[in-house]
Amino acid sequence: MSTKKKLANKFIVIEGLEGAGKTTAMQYVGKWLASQGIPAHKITYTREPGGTKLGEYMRDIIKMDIEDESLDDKAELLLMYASRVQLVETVIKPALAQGNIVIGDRHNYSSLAYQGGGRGLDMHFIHSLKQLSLGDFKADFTIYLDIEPSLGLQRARGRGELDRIERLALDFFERTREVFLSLVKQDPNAVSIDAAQTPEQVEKAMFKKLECWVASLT
Ligand code: T5A
Repeated sequence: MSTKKKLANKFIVIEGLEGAGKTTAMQYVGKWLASQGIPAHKITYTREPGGTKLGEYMRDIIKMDIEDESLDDKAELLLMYASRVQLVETVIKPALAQGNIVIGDRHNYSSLAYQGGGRGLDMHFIHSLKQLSLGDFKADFTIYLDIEPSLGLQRARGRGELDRIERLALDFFERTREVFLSLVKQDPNAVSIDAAQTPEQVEKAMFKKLECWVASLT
């Protein structure tokens, strides 16, 4: 089967902590797909939370600081899923149905890592919520960009003011990272890349991982 055919209808997700370089890496995947002959109009880029008009409102709420009221951890989780379901049902599934390749900036692993690991919410509850809201829908390939939280936050700080989640203590991100690493370890369709490398090295490593993955597809 041709590479183009193998890649049709595939959902590729980039995961990682703040400042890991996910937004930058999305462009690398796009560049690699172009090198495989995939035209730009067959690639759909998404981000979570957000990616739809309604989802972007939810993203604003998630990132917002409200005086004298903090967002409950479970409410935060439900907002992540509300945004995700809206995105999957109205953008991702229709794009995949048209044979597009979807590249996602974050997906389900972020909820398990941040809300499960970082916030300490019950993992079974999160798995059940995922199953109830999205069934078996999942990424075909996940690229996790691994970075020391302190370095990631330093990069994020260089980009501007930190938001509500980014201002959390370092141990929150240590717990989040641990869950990301264990999820990747258990998933044969996920790989980890050292995101502390230079952008050129990250790009090269991503191209290699994408080539290995596509070679494994039948
Ligand atoms: N969240 C999200 C949850 O808690 N649960 C969930 O289920 C979901 C979906 C989303 C927030 O919501 C949380 C996680 C987040 O806190 P976001 O904006 O999507 O927020 O995510 P952030 O991680 O905050 O996005 P960032 O923009 O901070 O990180 P990126 O996209 O990983 O990094 P990027 O590419 O913007 O790069 C950051 C800076 O580093 C530089 C870039 O030029 C940029 O200045 N950089 C590098 N510098 C040196 N070497 C490299 N290799 C570099 N790569 C990038």
